[in-house]
Amino acid sequence: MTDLFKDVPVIKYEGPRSKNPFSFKQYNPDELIGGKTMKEHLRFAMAYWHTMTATGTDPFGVGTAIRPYEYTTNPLKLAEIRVKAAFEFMEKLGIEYFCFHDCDIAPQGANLAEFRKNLDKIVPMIKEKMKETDIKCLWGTANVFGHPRYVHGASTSPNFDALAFAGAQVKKALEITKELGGANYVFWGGREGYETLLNTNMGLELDNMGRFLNAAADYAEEIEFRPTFLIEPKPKEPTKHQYDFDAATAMGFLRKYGLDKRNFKLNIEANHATLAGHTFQHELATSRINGMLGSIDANQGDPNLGWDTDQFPTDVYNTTLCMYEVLKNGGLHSGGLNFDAKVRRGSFTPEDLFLAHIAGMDAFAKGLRVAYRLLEDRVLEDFVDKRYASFTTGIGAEYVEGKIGLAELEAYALEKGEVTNVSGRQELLETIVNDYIYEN
Ligand code: XLS
Ligand code: NI
Ligand code: NI
Repeated sequence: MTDLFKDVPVIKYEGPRSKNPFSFKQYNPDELIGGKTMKEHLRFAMAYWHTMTATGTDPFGVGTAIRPYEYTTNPLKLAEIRVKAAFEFMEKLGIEYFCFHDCDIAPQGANLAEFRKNLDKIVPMIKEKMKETDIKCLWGTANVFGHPRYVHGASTSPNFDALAFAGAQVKKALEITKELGGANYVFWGGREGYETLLNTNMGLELDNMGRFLNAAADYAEEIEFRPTFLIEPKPKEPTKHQYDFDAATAMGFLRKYGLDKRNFKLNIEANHATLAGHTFQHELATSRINGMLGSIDANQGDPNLGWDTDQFPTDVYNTTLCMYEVLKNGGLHSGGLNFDAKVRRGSFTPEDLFLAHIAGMDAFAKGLRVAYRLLEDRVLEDFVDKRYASFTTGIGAEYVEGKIGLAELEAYALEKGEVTNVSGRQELLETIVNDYIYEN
């Protein structure tokens, strides 16, 4: 292992009573929970963009991040150093996966051709490190939203040339992700949306996006790359109306363009859910009940701020309800928990990168423990089953079987006289969840 983060040791599990900030209190990677190790349940991934390339800029100021190993301003050299730093970082934390955009790992250069050359230099280095460390690629993607050419969109741009460039980038990103053995390939429609209908042909833009994603699936087939494709819903940001607003909207889109039959699923991000006015659990459950939960971008927002703050997830209530959905989904299969999260601008030391990941990993480990116990004891499950018991016998069961129409409903209601309801007991259930969090 390199020694670029010299002041940080390999992080180990020391248990809940440890006062060592460079240790896990909850995440014990090889501990079995329900016959599976914690690391198999959680499948943590590092986001290359936030952890390796972000500098801490915001609209009001320049970067603040101190990365002592970044001693050169030559972009390609910098990319090489970052490969070493990334793998040392993941090894020290025991993170077994990473996610990347094409432009995170290699500089874009002066044009597309240079970008490809740079990628061809860096990808073999990453591959070598993967072999050396057994760290795997959870997903790859192309950044088709940052460059000025995508100002009006990528696959939904009114300018065909922009769409063509996006196609070239996605083609290469698919090849790279295949080369690195990526289990999934992500599409986050950064600029796929619009600001005003006064200048927008929404129908054509959506059709073009559908065509584009089908072309990507065609090309993957052609090169015998079979990842799970993941659409990452997000509302509002950066465009006012994002086409992949939330899970339900994205699923409607996938079905319309036949992509649900081409192994497209969803990558649900916590902060995107809350921006859409949903809870994280709502988005996970919506995906799960439709068989579309593919992977997770693990972070959290700030209820007092109205944008995608991408903070490290520390809220145990939310990590618990997230893991509850993941367990009910039978796990994440080819997906994982990717820390699409950034340290605050004021947390500018390399140590902060570790402390932030430890915080997130421990919060999810705790969530897993609590969620597993909740499900094992069936406290919520039994309550919910009982709440819907009227659909398991008699005319309710016949309704579920599709045997009952409005005439039968009418006859039944007239005979019944009135409806007797029972309490939903929300406060009691919230207390039960709290009790499980305190106890486990
Ligand atoms: C931005 C998105 C992005 C995707 C990958 O809000 O979360 O980081 O995860 O393009
Ligand atoms: Ni994300
Ligand atoms: Ni985000």
